[in-house]
Amino acid sequence: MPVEDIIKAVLDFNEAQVVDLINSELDRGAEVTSLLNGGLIAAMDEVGRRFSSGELFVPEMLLAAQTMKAGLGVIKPVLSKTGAKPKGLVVIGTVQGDLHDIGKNLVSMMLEGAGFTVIDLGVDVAGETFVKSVQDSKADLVAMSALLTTTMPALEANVALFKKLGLGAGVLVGGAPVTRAFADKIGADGFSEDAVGAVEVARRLMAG
Ligand code: B1M
Repeated sequence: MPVEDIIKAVLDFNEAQVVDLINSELDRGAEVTSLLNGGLIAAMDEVGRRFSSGELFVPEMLLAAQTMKAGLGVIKPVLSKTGAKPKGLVVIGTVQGDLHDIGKNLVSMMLEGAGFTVIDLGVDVAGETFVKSVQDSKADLVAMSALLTTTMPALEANVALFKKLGLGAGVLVGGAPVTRAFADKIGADGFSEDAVGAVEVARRLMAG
């Protein structure tokens, strides 16, 4: 099974093989989302499971992340292909203290693919940096990712900061430990479990 080969190649940290497998599957007409969800994302879930059980450590997590990024490099142009006029401007980033960027990058790609213009501030982004970027760019939405339970409070602090300053942009939050209940509790305007859903939420927020 091709997706299982992709999972194995990510777990072997074999970037060249991941790139070759994805390219040949795309050439054969495979659905890009099935390669992404069933291959690359499934592989990272397995990496997380092995990390939790002590079978692998941070250096291996980094190697797996680099391998996944090589695969995403092939997928990005396919996901981002769009002729549509801009649907809105989104400032996106991973919150302060958090260095995980793969999910955030996926959300960014899917938004671009859906016709949004995206300003990506990267990882470890302070609340004030989000504020300045939204103010300078007059962004419609601000999208924040948090992957650690220890960085979830930064989402809450940022939402409170945006409200205090009357920022005006719609706020979308997500990341593995973030739940709808948490998003509601901190007063975010939108939440999604995954990158595909994030696009739907962004569209809804743009529609008012
Ligand atoms: Co880290 N890490 N990590 N890590 N890491 C996790 C998150 C962890 C769950 C692993 C585990 O224990 N099983 C765990 C967190 C536990 C917790 O807090 N509950 C963990 C830990 C503990 C750590 C360190 C503390 C380890 C240490 O140093 N002892 C450390 C923290 C560093 C820091 O950030 N300050 C750390 C470091 C790292 C690396 C740097 C080595 C590397 C990241 C490299 C990189 O991103 N460039 C890494 C990795 C790779 C992982 C795992 C294995 C994979 C994350 C990933 O990329 N997943 C991860 C385990 C796991 O998630 N299964 C783990 C694939 C990605 C597509 O999924 O990011 O969840 P995800 O994105 C999803 C959704 O969440 C959603 O859409 C995406 C898919 O559709 N989504 C959004 C994401 N953002 C969204 C925003 C939205 C909407 C949806 O709207 C704005």
